[in-house]
Amino acid sequence: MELKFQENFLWGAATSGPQTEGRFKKQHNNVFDYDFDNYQERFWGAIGPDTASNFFNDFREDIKLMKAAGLKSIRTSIQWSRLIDDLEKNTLNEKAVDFYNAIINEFIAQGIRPMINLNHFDLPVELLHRYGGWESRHVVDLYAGFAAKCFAEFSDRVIDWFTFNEPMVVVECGYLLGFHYPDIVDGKKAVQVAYHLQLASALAIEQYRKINQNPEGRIGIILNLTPAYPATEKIEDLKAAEMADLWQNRLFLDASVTGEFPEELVKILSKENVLWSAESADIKCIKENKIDLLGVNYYHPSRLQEPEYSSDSLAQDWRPDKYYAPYNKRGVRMNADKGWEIHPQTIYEIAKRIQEDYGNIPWFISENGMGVENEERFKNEEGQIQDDYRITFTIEHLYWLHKAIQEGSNCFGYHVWTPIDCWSWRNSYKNRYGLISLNVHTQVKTLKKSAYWYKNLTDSSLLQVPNSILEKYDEVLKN
Ligand code: BGP
Repeated sequence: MELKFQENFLWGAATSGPQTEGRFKKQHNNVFDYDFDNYQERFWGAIGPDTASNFFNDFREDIKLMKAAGLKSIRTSIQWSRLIDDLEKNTLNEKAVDFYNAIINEFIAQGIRPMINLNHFDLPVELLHRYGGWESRHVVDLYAGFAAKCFAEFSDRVIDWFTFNEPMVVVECGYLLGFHYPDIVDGKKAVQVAYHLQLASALAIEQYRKINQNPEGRIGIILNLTPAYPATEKIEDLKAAEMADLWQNRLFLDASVTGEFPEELVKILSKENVLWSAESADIKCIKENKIDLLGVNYYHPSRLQEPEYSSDSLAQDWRPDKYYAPYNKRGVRMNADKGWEIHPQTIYEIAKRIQEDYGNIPWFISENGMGVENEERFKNEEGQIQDDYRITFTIEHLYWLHKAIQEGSNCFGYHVWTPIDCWSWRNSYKNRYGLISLNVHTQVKTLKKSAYWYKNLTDSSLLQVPNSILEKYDEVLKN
């Protein structure tokens, strides 16, 4: 079967500054640079962000490859730790301005629309050590100042802007789970950080409305949405899923789209004495500075059941997951390398929810992809990676997205994660997601089979869905 996507559908891919550029000529260390300099052993293969995929030096060749892989748009990010010289006075580094101008211009010259994000977890580490990072109100203000500089320098050409990528990852990985530096485990601090990230997003939007130079310009946020499925219909499991949804999805989603935090969540946080501290003008600022468009990173749903312990037993040590326990459902499809469930039809549910509960705001899939370890094993004799699993994965997700669009979802695009295999936080190069493979030793970059497939798709906007996939989903639709 052949499915047609709308003519102007925005096909592309997503990446970020810290994961591609390398640390060449950078003014400041971000939290990951610092983490790597001090704790190399935390990083897969002890490989840090020093070179990444060398985009700082290779960007012209890389953009050619991206064009060959069919990209019509790209999302990447500007690094605060590169663009700004004096973090307090907010002075520009002219070499960094030249670099970001050069890449934006090159993307446009090659017919690839640049969509620019302002924070992809990469806080300058000095602001963490000096002020406590996102726990600090001052850092929120400094961020809004940095955002203003970006709009002033680049919004004449950049149409689509994003304030943050996955703010919940900053909260959970940095302040609850010990996955990212500063590795703090403190529920109350996590709540304050979440609040400050939302406020920072609103303040950046406020700056944007004053400074933007592009009549078509728009600004949004990128959220990782993980729809929460309860283990059973038991009230305890339903409640667990509801709390996970409030915390993981609705906190930033409601505040960004409607301008208000979910009332139920605010009630729970107040009752637990962990509600954020705020200033009186904040509510108005968040209410008045809503997003124009939403990016959704979708990789997997979350499966929840009631926690084993009673919610009062941990009253001294508040954590959101005292209300819910994630579990691995038996018999589901897994990406074993990454440990994530593969559940394409959840994309349809996300689309429906945005349509029904969030005013059908314009949105796109800003990340979706499949990370595979040791991908070299799939090389053929000509040295090309035969990543049919990635092609199938993408077809299945697009099948469900197309169905939602047919039913009126206001989805305008789809971005794979990621164009060229990139460095990825503490996982470094463990999971390869690219349409283009990277040899980390030689920096040679080669199109995978999926890149040729993607180019055919993005040139025609026609998705060929094999019968094997159709038959499988006919069954799902019947039930
Ligand atoms: C998303 C991030 C990306 C990227 C991706 C894959 O959450 O926005 O930056 O890291 O996940 O993650 P990983 O490489 O750790 O498998």
